[in-house]
Amino acid sequence: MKIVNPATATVIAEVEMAGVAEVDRAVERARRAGPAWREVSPGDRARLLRRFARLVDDHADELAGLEIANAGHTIGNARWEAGNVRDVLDFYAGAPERDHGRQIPVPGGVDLTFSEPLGVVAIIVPWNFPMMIMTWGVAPALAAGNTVIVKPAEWTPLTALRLAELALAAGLPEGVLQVVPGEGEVAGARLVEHPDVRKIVFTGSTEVGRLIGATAAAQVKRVTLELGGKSANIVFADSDLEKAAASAPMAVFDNSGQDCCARSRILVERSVHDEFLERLAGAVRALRVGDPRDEATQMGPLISAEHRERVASYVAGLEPYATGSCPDGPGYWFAPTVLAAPAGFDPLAAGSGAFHRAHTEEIFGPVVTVVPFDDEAHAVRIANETPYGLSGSIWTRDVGRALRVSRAVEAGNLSVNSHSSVRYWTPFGGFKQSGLGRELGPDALAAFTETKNVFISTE
Ligand code: TXE
Repeated sequence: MKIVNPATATVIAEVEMAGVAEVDRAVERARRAGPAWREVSPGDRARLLRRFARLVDDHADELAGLEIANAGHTIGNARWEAGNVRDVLDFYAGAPERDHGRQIPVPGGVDLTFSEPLGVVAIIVPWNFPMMIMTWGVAPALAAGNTVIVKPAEWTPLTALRLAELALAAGLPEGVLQVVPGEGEVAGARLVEHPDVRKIVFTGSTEVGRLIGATAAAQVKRVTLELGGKSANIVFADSDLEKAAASAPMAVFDNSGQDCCARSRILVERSVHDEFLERLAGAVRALRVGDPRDEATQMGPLISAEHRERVASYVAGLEPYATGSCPDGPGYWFAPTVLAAPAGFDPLAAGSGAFHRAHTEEIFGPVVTVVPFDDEAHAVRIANETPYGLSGSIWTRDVGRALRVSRAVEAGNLSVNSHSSVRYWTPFGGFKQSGLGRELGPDALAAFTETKNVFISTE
């Protein structure tokens, strides 16, 4: 398959897509590598993962360059992502030596609880954050003693292939980490249905996630699902409005809005709605959109022409309140766009108009809707009026309100007076149709182990 640079629409590589036979061979290799890998002592496993992290650090510029060329990420983001890959490997490298199991007192003997690896784990990765999302699965899965097969998204396999080479160079044994580029419906589907794959970690659309969940359920296969989002950014009148408005654009337009945590619905308390909208429009017009290799660029292109068409369909027929700039010419550019609610729009009523569609569906592009609310209870109801529940922000100076609203919003990752979603020390994942299970933090390790209890009679 031809791999395209989305900023220039030029072919940068050609990558062979694996068929069912190649996937089956990879699963067999992973299965065979399993017993020796789980016997590697905790200290040695930790050292290998740390060496892998050091190699990522040594090749950070190269990895960032690949992500810029293949996924259109800005240089600032790509560097941060390479650093995150290193940090996540380092973080989980500490895990094997700290897994002490448990000894629970019981009558008549000694009782031991172990965490056992699952076996072969498959990680199906999307195109929006290729190397980072891959590593969020790979690092804890390897630390827990599993062998891993990664299937990158069709369009963005380059950093995954390079990371697999670096893992080998770090000394990870053959077959412990493999990358199999392939189409979702062929290679991805085969991994999901293969009886020797014990766990699927999938990040992608809710539609495919539902399909994967159903197939996995038939085999009682373990799954972690990170799916779509339509997160709310709730701005109260008592907040630092200047700060809230200045940071709102990058909370949705970062990575061109191709982020499951994008705060793509801004809810603003009615008394400050107009002022906020004006400030937001100013910040959006000032955004620097263009060549992702330029240090000053804040937003790059969309991933493909097809995706740009999909994003454009959400704005068709609507008069944006404000738009930013974007380059002409080759590349899949789309200007950051602010849509204000038409007079009389009721976010709690069922609707079918163009604005309603933009306000309720995941666009996965640089489009944000702004809607006024009347009070705290109203804001929470609007925020929860969605099948998704991944992330969100709350802007207020009232600590009690910040906590009340944080507890009331049905989402896995909330931030107060901030738009940060991902801190690798803490759990990440969604409520409702945004997913199942958690990645990152200590929780991810449990997702890659089976608990085994052994009782030894002393009588
Ligand atoms: O995702 P897919 P797409 C959302 C976002 C986006 C939309 C479509 O709204 O516009 O999904 O994106 C593999 N069995 N998100 O079409 O198809 C596929 O090869 C097994 C949100 O790219 O879900 C790729 O590796 N695997 C999101 C991965 O699944 C299958 C990130 C994701 O592809 C498969 C991406 C199958 N039947 C898109 N079909 C997020 N949560 O961040 C596809 N795949």
